[in-house]
Amino acid sequence: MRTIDLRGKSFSPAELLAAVPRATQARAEALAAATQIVEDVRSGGEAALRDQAERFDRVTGHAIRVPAEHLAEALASVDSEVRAALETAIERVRRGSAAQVPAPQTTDIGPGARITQRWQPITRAGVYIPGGKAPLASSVVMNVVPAQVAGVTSIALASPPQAGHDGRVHPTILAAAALLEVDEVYAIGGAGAIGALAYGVSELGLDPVDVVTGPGNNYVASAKRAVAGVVGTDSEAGATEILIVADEGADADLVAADLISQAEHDEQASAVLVTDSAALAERVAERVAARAAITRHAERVAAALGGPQSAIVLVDDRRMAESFSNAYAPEHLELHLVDAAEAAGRFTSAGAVFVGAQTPVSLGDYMAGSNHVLPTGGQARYASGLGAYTFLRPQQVIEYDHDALARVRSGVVALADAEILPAHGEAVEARFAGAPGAERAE
Ligand code: HSO
Ligand code: ZN
Repeated sequence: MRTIDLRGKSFSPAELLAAVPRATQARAEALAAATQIVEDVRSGGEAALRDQAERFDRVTGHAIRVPAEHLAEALASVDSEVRAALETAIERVRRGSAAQVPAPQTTDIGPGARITQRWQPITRAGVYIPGGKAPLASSVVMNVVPAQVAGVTSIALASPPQAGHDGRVHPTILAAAALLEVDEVYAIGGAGAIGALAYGVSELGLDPVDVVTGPGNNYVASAKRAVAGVVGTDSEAGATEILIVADEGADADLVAADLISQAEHDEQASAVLVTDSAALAERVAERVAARAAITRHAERVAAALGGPQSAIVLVDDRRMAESFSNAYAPEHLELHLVDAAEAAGRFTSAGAVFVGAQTPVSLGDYMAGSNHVLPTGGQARYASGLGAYTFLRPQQVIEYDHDALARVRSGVVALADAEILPAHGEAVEARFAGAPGAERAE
């Protein structure tokens, strides 16, 4: 990992960002390709999906709608420890997500005038689970549980058919779906799956959904962009990122282990340490080198940590670390600081914040009870991770009685006249005796 020394100078947020640029992906090309794939599915239905499965997944003749027996078989044969872990994760994420469903709230604006803020679940959700580099069974939990907690009653799940598994969806993904009682599962991969969920595929009995969520590669993210406006989507989850802010007293080996844990996902993953301690920076660099050499995905990790998107950044002090982190807006932020709990309030831009040395990101990836589908690429400046709210629509329900309307009658008319929209004012006037048009209303 390279070390960047930013000490002794002051930087604007844009300059801080430029110091550690994220890996760029070929956006325009992926968007063009994904849009075409989505269009093919929209016009060609099942035949287009079969053609894409052959081209991208090297699978033919597979059952696209996963039969109930395949789900049952996967659940019966999943490793018992994995099953128990999935059950624990489901229970914890369920509890963590429940806090994301706000209670309806009624505000009295005046006598006889009230507004209720309610949170209405969408009707049907489509969840995409990738199956490429890693079969992310935990992502089934992270997408389906918040939808269920929000009150979504119809959920369709899509995941690529796997050549190594007779064209079936990966068995652990099927087992997780079965545990969550999701029985509408499709063996469809990539951008085509996003198109199928958004537009539906009548030959398969796949009805269009209202919201599509789930992680995926550049093509999946681009396909979500292509269907935005037709359906709702969650924020884009691109290559994983971890930013660790650590002080002199931090455990260098833990910091190194956590950087590598996320670098393991992808050659394009970003792993960044920000510290005001040159001694810690040196110790972490040593520990990273030692661990990276012997880790299972050593090549991928070396590519991620060796890329310009990863670095050890030396800063003057805590305030500069906060500025860097808030400008960077990482997907995951870990605080290895003596006063981590107290400091957390000042780190305002991150997909999720992991406080203290005993709260690694990989805990959050599986078991913390928080969600692991989080905004990457700096989107944490304005977007949030997946949650029950992703499947909820805030709606206002307005209710006035006659007297309450009377109190604002003249105000509506004045504003309507000022906007040269007199029929707006007349609609209110019509409710009052003696006003023009009132005879029609009474
Ligand atoms: N760290 C990934 C999620 C994940 N990790 C799934 C392991 N499995 C993105 O937040
Ligand atoms: Zn992870």
